[in-house]
Amino acid sequence: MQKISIIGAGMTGATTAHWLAEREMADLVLVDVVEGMPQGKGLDMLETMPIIGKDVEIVGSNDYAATKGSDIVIITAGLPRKPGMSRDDLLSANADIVGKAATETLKYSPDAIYVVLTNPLDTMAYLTMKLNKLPRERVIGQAGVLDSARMRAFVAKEIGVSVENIQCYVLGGHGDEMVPLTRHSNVAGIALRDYLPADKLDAIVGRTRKGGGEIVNLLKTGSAFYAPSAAVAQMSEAILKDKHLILPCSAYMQGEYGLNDIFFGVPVMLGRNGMEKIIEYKLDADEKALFDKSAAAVKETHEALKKLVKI
Ligand code: TXD
Repeated sequence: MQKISIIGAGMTGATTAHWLAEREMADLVLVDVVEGMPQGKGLDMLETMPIIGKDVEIVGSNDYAATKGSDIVIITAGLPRKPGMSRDDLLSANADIVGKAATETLKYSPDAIYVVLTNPLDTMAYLTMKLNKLPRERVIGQAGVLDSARMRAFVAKEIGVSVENIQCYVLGGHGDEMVPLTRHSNVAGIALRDYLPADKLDAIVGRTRKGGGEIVNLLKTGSAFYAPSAAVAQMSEAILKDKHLILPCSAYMQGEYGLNDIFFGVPVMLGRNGMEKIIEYKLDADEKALFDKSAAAVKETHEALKKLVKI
């Protein structure tokens, strides 16, 4: 059995373990700083396996040694947003937590592929790669699958078509400047911008951009976790099964889309080596302008990180 370690056994981390166990994807380790909590959640989940008929080992621990030999390390440790906060407000607190999670896990799993979720997402993925001097193939940020799923859900609801018929591509940084592409997004092959009237489409694009905040405002004490954790489970499956599945993910740019030295949401091919390829769309001038604006916002957070941490 392959092995996945999840650092941060909070809402997103524990729910990720739930989805992964349900798919019998890998043996699972939950690590958290809170004493007893990952052990308790791990044991509860282990005791669930006979009911759902899955042979998965699940352990919780406060010790990184438990992660030894992981194929994938998922980082969800850190603070979530509260109402009124932007993802960038979490930078300094979460940089410490993610930095430690990344360096400690690498000691025990020198070949692991990292999937990062902690916010501000693109910058935490950047930190994980730079701090550990990892090749870019081995660090992927989760944002695009979630943002695209939100848009797909809103479109499906608006037009009354199965979610399966709706493909959406929300690219760019995982912040307010994210880029929902309305020309590439489609309903059974028909471009969204040709399918929906402009006002309806604008409303969906706006709601998608603020989709995370909408849930933060409703929950009041935390942020979304069902869709984010399902997204990371899909990415992990694509990696472990070597599917060569193309999904929108945050990846390190080396010239693609004219961008350099930045983690940014783009279509990525995922397989056993991690980020195997970046797919480059031909963008028109409007789309390029949105990309550049989003990239400038991410770059700013990367620069703020470099003032906090030597990387
Ligand atoms: O799409 C995305 N990228 C995201 C990102 C979607 C959902 C959540 N996203 C971000 O993940 C969110 O903004 C936060 O930065 C993290 C975790 O969110 P979650 O909602 O799971 O927060 P919780 O429930 O508070 O869980 C965080 C856990 C909690 O149990 C802490 O005790 C633990 O992180 N924690 C640590 N674990 C290990 N090591 C350290 N140092 C540590 N510090 C806190």
